[in-house]
Amino acid sequence: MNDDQTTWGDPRQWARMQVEKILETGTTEGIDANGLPIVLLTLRGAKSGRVRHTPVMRVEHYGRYAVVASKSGAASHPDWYHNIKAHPEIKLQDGTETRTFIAREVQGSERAEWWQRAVDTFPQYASYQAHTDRAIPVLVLERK
Ligand code: F42
Repeated sequence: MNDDQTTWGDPRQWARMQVEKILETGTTEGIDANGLPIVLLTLRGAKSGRVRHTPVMRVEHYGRYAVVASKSGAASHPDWYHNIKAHPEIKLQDGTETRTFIAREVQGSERAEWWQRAVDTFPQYASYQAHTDRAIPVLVLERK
């Protein structure tokens, strides 16, 4: 089997390689998903307390960000969602800038507004939502 196919066909491995590249080069620039920019979250494990790095799409609006716990439309929330809920003070790296944010899950009209921004940024979120019964969580990050 072709090594590249093995590596890039596994989304977990792909995410891990992107994290390594960002930590190595010190920037998220030049790293993308489907040609669209990403940001790097630094989280604390809900159970382990360990430092966890998670890349997500860059959904930004006037200095605030949304993170969308889509996990490609999987049936369950990603582990990182539980980490953020347990420890909402997180770091977000955008380009070379790393800042501290407080994450808050949004509901109702606020969620609808941010969901629209997220889908405008990354249209695949809409098909991920169509493929799962769970409501995909949207969390807004505001500067501490
Ligand atoms: N995922 C998204 O959900 N949304 C996005 O916008 C997104 C964009 C994106 C862009 C680039 C890229 O490379 C990946 C992207 N991903 C996106 C995928 C994302 O980075 C995650 O890989 C994916 O969402 C799955 O997240 P996960 O946290 O479920 O990852 C699992 C597979 C994983 O690696 N888990 C770790 C592990 O060791 O198995 C950590 C487990 C963990 O955090 N454990 C907690 C702890 O305490 O340490 C406990 C968690 C609990 O349940 O309490």
